[in-house]
Amino acid sequence: MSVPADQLAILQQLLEAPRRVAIVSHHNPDGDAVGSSLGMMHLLKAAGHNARVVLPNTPAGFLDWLPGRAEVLCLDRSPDASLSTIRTSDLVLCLDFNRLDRIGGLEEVVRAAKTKVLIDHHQGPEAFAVATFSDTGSSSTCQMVVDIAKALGWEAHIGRDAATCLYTGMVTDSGSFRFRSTTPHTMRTAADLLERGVDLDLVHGSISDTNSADRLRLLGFTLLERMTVLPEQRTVIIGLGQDDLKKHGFKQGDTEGFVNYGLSIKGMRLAAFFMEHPDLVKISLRSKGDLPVDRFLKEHFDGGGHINAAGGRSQLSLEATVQRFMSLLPAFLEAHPA
Ligand SMILES: [Mn+2]
Repeated sequence: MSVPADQLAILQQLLEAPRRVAIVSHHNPDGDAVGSSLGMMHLLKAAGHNARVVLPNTPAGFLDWLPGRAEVLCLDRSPDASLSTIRTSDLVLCLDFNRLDRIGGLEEVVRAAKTKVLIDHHQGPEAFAVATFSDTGSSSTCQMVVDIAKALGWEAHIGRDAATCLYTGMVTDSGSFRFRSTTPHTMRTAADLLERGVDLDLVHGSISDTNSADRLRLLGFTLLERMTVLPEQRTVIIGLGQDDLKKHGFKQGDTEGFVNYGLSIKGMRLAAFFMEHPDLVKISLRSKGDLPVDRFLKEHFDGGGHINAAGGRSQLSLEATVQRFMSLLPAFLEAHPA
């Protein structure tokens, strides 16, 4: 991406002298959220600043090995330290989310912070920051952080730890460099990070080989008993209820990636995953080609995201939510022929 010069000038001025920087990211932080936050922390420290990552809740365990992870403050574990770190910071860097209602219990304190900078690749960024870096064409926020670091003249600050965190977020957010957001620039950026000493075995082993036996059994059950294939509509639907989850010792994160199995069936262009929570049903959609699942979910299920990957929610029962989805499906598919 070309980093906008006017926004860069603002950020440069903010970081002119050593600052106390709080770095925040979204609720249920994923690889890109944690990777970009920790990558930025390493960069800021190398540039002489005091930087701390504060997250709305504890990230999934498959990210625990990231360099600097032990220093992260999580609101659910350390509420006082989390809030006071943000309150006493000179600058709050907001990474990998587009609206302040995405950061859970941190919303109020971040909203009240005077100086905020946003770096994100989701559509429709809320105007809350003194400088906004928004690149919806970027495969990840990590990729943007590398671009911005280089524009700031911080090339030499991108050491092995920063590179490892940023590379990890690039891998997870791009589906290991296969989503359509992956560009030659993505690959060049990743190659540059690799040259800084990233241990590929460690990264890929840590993020891929992390199944528990319970999770694998839940996956087997899901594919066998809860997956419906609609060949004519080239759509796959998976629905999991609370009972299913309880029976398989469900832990947070266990269903991560389940939706992608639907799209891996030859010929499918849409995969839908419905998961019953105690108070709502969450919906994940994945698509291929020009089928804009973000717009569909925005219109019908209070959601959003990217063209090929988006999430939404419903207050109806699991069955009623799936039925409503099925009734909306034909018009959606007809409006976007393959
Ligand atoms: Mn991201």
